[in-house]
Amino acid sequence: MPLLEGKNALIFGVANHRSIAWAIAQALAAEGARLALTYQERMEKFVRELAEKVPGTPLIPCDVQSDEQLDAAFAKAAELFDGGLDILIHSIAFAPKEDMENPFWQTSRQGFLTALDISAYSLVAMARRAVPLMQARGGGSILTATYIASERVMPKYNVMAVAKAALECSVRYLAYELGAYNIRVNAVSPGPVNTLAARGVPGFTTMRDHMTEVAPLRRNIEQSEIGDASLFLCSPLARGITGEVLFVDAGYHIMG
Ligand code: 0WD
Repeated sequence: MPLLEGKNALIFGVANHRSIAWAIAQALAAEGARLALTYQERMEKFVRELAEKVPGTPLIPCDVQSDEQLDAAFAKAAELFDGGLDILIHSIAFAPKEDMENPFWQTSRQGFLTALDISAYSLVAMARRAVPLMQARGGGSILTATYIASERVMPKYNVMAVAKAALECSVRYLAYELGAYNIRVNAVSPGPVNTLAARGVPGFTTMRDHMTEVAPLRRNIEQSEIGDASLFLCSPLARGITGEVLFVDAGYHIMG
């Protein structure tokens, strides 16, 4: 029997075919999960084309900065999934361009708040809406995507690194509290992959070149490898794992 037969998964963060969320969606669907994809309005065309590749996948618009849109998105998911959600994927991040380009010490108040709101608070905002739907199923799995810059200085990652630190800490607090409801909360921490969001990180190509020299596997990773690790964390195979950050980075994180 497929690993996720009969499971319902709500996925935030598909922007185009390169998105990490899309790789995760495909991995979950291949193991039998029923999907619903949310999208940011400006990405509708691309996401609609992708959704057609997994027949029967509904689309739900949602900007995570809006509580009203989050309420509506989870209400729609509840309706589509008969009140029960098993898997929630959070694969979203944003920081204003100028705050990524300027030195970190020049980060604006608004840039800081926007980055933390979209990239970290949104996980909490989703969790509080997902809990009742997961309780209806006797538990569930929440997964987000982080980056090693949360714990080590990766030049130019700036305010996004601070947001990732907040995100990972949120994973631990959510894991602690939601464990009482049999809801697991984890993160994957991928190495650099070429996506829309990555293009906003100055020096991104240099980071990928660096991986081929330094990472134990002497190569970069592919989106499908993140999809497979995410599938594991969301599946019953990882039923004893919560509060974890799993690196999917060709081993880069062990290097000094
Ligand atoms: O190398 C990489 N690409 C890595 C990405 C390495 C390690 C971690 N990650 C993380 C990112 O930080 C992010 O949390 O993975 C997650 C997914 O990023 P991605 O797949 O690399 O990027 P992308 O395909 O652009 O998807 C992120 C999407 C947005 O795309 P853009 O780039 O257009 O802003 O997040 C969505 C949006 O579609 N998003 C929002 N969705 C709803 N409401 C919002 C918002 N306010 N803001 C951004």
